[in-house]
Amino acid sequence: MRDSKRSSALARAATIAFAVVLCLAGDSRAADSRPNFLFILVDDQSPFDLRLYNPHSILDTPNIDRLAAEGMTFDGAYHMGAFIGGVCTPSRHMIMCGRTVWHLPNSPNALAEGKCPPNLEQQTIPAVFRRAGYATMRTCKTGNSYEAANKMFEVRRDASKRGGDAETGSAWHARQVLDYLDERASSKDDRPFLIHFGFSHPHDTRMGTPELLAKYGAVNHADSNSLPPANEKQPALPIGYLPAHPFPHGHPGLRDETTVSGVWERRDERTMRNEVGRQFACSENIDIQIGHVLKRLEAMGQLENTYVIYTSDHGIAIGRHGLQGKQNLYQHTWRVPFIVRGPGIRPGSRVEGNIYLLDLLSTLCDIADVPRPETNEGISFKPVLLGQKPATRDLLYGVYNGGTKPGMRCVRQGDWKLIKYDVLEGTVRETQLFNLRENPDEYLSQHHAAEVVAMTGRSPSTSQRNLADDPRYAEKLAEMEALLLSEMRRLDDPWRLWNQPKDGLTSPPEAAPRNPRRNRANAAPAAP
Ligand SMILES: [Ca+2]
Repeated sequence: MRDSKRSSALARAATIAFAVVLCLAGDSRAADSRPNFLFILVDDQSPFDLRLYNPHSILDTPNIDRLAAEGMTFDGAYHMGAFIGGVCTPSRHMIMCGRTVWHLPNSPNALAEGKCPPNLEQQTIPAVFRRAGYATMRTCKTGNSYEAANKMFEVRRDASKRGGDAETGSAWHARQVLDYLDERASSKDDRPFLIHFGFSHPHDTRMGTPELLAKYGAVNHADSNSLPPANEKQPALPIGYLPAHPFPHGHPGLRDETTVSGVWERRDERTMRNEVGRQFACSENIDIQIGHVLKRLEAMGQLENTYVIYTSDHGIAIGRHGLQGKQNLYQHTWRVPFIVRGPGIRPGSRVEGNIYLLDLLSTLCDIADVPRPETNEGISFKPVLLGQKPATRDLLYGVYNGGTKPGMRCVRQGDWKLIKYDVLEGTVRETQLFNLRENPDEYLSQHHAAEVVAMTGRSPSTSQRNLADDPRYAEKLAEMEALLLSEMRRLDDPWRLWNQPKDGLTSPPEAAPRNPRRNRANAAPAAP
């Protein structure tokens, strides 16, 4: 009897367990209707290259324009910054893990001081979505990224492809995605997917395809002893162009500013217009490749249930403000293009948004109803995507201090932006205050010089300049300085600038050596 009772209890338990399994399986089948994600990440692109953000641009990107026409464009998307010359690396860490710039596994002292938990790769986009039952696939460049997170993708087809033909350039990355979609179809894999569709371009060296180089009047110039030929098809000098930055940016010997083939230290019109032409040739090729993937998704009937996100790891100067690289905090470089097309997003909508790239993890989780990892510090902008509010953030902070310390910092609130430079052992201490509504291109007094106006054909208005020394804005300046300090404290910035309290901080070990001359001589080229 007792045995019979026990076996009947066991049978009941087995039935319940079976029911639970069925129920879970049912849940899993139901979960297959969750949306897909196609995350497109390009390497080094200023939003102002795109006509979407700059009507004067001659860059043709019909597929990116289509995403915008059918989706939402963000005017206020930013990366939080970098503490090394290879800005890509911290930016891609932030994208993957949703943590702020001083709380990353590779931030100075962060792991040692407990500002970043160990094994964080288990809480990154690929790991979180794989656990949640998503098929995860990645193609992208290798290096200057978050290797531990990259390994979390179920399928990974990475290679750096910066050449000018189908095998060595952007077409290769598209082919990995197209092949993967075909393999999914033939194996009847009906899990929702999250595809990280990364490109190695338009990052230098900007080897365009012959047809696209010809379209933009550019050549793959490699002879440092000559100038590239002038060509009227080339893009005009970029808005904000200067022949030189007005003061040292604080990172002597920085690779991106001195040794990029085709540019080197030159900022003359022929060199810069050719280089922008090369950038556009690479960017249009990316657009063509995106078109192939969108078309395939459409043919497979998958596009309507897919969120397509287009962005870059950071912007880049290429002649703007007399700079060439991505190691600055002007809008052309601190900001990124950001476009999302997907279910529930009003076609052709445009918002300020005020988002960081590090908000992506939180947003994807929110959309897919996947729990956010506790390590996440980002804010979901799903309410912005669904038109429920125009912005998620009011205050934005940025840093570049991959060169001499403490480096550059910026803060933005509303129309106002403050940039500070404390570099080269205190020999460069500069403050810039901009009203971005009146001066969106951050014109300086140097942009008013007759020879610059003659070159660019752009004559800034009297008020379009750095307002930091204008007594009418002294109160605003003090307010922005206070905001910067409070953000530096809130975000655990390990440095302070010359006019800030030291807060008892000990500089991390990679602080610049005391002898600036020695520092200049020994400055290692930054990684790309
Ligand atoms: Ca990059």
